[in-house]
Amino acid sequence: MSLNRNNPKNTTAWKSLENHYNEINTSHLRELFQTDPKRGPDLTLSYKDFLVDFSKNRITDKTLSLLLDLAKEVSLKDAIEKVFTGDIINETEGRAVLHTALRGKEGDSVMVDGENIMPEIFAVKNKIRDFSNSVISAKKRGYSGKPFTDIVNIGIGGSDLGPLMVTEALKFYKNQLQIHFVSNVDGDHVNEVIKDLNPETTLFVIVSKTFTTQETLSNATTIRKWFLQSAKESDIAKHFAAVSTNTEKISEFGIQEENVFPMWDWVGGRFSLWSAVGLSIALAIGYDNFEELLGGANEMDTHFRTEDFETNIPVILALLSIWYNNFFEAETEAIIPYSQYLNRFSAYLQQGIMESNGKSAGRDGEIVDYETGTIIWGEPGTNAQHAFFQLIHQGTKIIPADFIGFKKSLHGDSDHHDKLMANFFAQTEALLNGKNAEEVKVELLEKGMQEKEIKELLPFKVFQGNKPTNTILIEKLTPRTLGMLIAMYEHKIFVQGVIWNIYSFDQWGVELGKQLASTILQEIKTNSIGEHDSSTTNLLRVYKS
Ligand code: G6Q
Repeated sequence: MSLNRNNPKNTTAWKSLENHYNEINTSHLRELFQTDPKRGPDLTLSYKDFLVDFSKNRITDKTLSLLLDLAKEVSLKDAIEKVFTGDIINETEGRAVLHTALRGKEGDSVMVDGENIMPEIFAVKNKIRDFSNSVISAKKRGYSGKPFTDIVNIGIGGSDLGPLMVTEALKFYKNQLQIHFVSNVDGDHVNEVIKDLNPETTLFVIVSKTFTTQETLSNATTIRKWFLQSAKESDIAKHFAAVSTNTEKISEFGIQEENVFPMWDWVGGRFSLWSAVGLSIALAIGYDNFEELLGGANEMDTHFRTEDFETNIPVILALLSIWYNNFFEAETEAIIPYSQYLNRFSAYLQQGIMESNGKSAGRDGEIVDYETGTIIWGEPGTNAQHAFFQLIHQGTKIIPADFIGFKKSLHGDSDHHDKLMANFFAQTEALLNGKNAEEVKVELLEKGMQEKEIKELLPFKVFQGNKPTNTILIEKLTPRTLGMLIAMYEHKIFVQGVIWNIYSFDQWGVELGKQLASTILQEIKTNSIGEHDSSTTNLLRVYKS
């Protein structure tokens, strides 16, 4: 059974939220905190190692209750069950959406086309375990008998960003293998990566769900040629592994059956790091840590599936995001992790969130008459504070932000960690309170400034505050908590897609990109520029001149 197809604007809750927005859009977070001394702890959720304080949002009890009504009116509970039970909810591609099954427990049963897919998932997981263990322990070696020292993941989009982000985030847990990523069709990328590698000790993992992606196939072919400058054709079997649904194309490349890791069409690229797409993760941090990552995601899945909406972390975060996107007309959201390890996290979520919910056709086939997908951006704090925080604090736009921090550091330098976390707490406090004219005046008087000077400077020193943030405070960055964090955002994406009445799991916009360049490439190669607009024709002439 498919997801329902109702324009959310036709719900009673949406209409009430519109009226309610007019009631509260001028109230200040400062007042909300002053009138309710318990607001902080009252609007905090916790689950396992996670604490999510959403009190610094421009909401009241009434807002929350109306948002929860909206979730009920769009039959969210029912939609969530459809994910876990493998309904064809990716209707435009006729597929189930089962990344949650990839982190399921042994003994679970998830049916697709009348077949339980769990045994197959576990068979592939065992293959990942055996393969990664034998590479790490040097049981598997390169063609000259030396242990592998380097791994190169060749893939793009969903076949790159997940493993890249996770191996970066979990660097602390890494083994001796150096991991590299080649994604862009830009030849300078691949050549920069291979220039320092030794073919005798490098293992290449080609990751492509379709095995037809131009970038990945070009990079794999370039690398293959480079490899064959020092090795023999028969050595390919030892040095290349592949992850794909397209096993036929893989064998054409010369990769042996035992190095082929299947995936399935019910795993979307951007949700695929939990599948064999995560092979590079297992190689870089070891299989046990990969399992931990999956286990953490599974814990968040259980929370999402079973927790009441009032205390359900992904549901609440999604509803808050709808509140700002559709009622406050906020266009973007910032993700600010206070951990350098998470420096690729917002780039990863940019794909997850924007590719999933950047849609304008509703599930009913009608063009939506409300805003959908938020624009996602961000960088780690404190670096971000010295870069773009000016705009969040004093700019004209409303930018809801998620602050993600950890109670403990990994290397245990408490002096640094206290400084980092002091900034983390100070920023959300400052965004809430701002600094009003009176406070600025007192501050400047204390500094000995004259009244006239103060008057001139004052408007520039005022911070309006009232800027919404969520604080996500996690015990420690581990494979398990990272798994929970990623799954938390995956579920947030889904809830928003359900409410916006769009299909979150297709990506026709990306498919267009895959087709577009081929005609122009042909024209460039044959030096015969065809019919284009005058701008493109001129640019192509200049390129070829
Ligand atoms: C993800 C998208 C897209 C995809 C890449 C790579 O959800 O579908 O980013 O992952 O285009 O595709 P292949 O894995 O098929 O090479």
